Amino acid sequence: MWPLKKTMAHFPKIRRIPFEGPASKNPLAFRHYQPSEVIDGRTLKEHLRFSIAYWHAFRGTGGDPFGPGTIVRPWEKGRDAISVAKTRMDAAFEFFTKIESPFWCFHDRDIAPEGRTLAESNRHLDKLVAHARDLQKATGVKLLWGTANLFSNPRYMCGAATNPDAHVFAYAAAQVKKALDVTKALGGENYVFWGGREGYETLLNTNLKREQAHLATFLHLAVEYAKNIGFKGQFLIEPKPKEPTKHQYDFDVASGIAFLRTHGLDKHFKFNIETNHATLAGHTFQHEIEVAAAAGMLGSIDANTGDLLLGWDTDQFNTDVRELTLAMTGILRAGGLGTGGFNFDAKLRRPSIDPEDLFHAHIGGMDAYALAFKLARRILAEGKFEQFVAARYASFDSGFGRDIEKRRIGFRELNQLVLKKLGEPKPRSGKQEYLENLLASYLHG
Ligand code: XLS
Ligand code: NI
Ligand code: NI
Repeated sequence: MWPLKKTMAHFPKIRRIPFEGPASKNPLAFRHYQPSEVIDGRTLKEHLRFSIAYWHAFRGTGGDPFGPGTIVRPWEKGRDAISVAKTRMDAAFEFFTKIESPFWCFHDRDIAPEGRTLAESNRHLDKLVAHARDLQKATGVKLLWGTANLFSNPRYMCGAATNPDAHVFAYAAAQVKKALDVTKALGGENYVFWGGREGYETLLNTNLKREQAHLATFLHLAVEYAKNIGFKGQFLIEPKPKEPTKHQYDFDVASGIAFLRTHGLDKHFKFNIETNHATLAGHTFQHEIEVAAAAGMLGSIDANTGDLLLGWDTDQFNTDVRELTLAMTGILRAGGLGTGGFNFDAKLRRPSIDPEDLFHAHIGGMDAYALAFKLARRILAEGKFEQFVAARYASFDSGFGRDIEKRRIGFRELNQLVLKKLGEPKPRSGKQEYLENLLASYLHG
């Protein structure tokens, strides 16, 4: 239970969101997410490991390129930026508790104002980290991951680790050093590198090879420093194909894997997969999960969705149970997310200005994920898709098929086999429509 009476003030009309079951008509209740429900010896809260993204939920103002923010929170008042940041953080932890989120995530600059110098920024950060430590202790809410904002300040306009100016590289390194210290101090279970402005607009001014090598060096230095300070959290790369730059270097999971392997970093990193980034790359969410899982590099999820009609990162809350069920089957089949979780990297639409809208948004997202989790478990328990897929590849389980997989047979032998024995292969249906109907039968009962 939320123990700090003074901080109950920020959402006075909303109590802890209750679970009321699928038939509930209460918009401020969960219909599928029952945090205390025990499944296989673990609560749903422990299985799902939801997390709230500080930058959207508590720093998002609804501003867009055509106009300023629309969202004015009652707790955002006062002259002293540090005390405003502390009050904001009180409101955030009240929200995390009332929405039953076990985790939160932040960028360094989300929680504390940037100072005039790096030293001043670090002092600000230390004050807010001390406050966060108290609030984490009081509420039991934990840090899923920390990260550094290496893209908002104008000094990073041409990138951070990939900036053509070594001075900017050094500044970014100093900032990430501090962010790692802070993430460790707060018990963060992971540390995320999203590409920010690590990419380019035009090759007329860019040495692509050198920039990629610098990025690799930066990541190596981070790994080294984490080892030095004994930070045990998992490093995660969050791929995104474009925005803010035209060509981001970590385009998608597949190119991320190639980059990490090329530079000898693959042992140290997994992926934080964001739904909207997957679709911007021309992939499905499920595809990105499957590519990471196949490499044993599935780390965490940034839970959101885009808009099919818009070509940028709209970061909406995802209530598409079909998409999430497909994603969940992939995640569960891969053995889950380990130290990762489902972080709602999603924001309210510009006209959704009430504090209550924060609750509606996260309730919808959490319920959709909880329902998808249950459906995926049923699908996997019944194993019909697994059986179908296994049967589809059965010719590789024995005989010459097995010899192919084991690389015990060559073109000469296969040629002989086809000419003398096998002849023409017999076509077999892929049965996609049958399988789609089977999926629909789980989704629609
Ligand atoms: C932006 C990213 C960002 C990361 C954290 O598109 O999703 O929010 O998750 O830096
Ligand atoms: Ni993200
Ligand atoms: Ni994003």
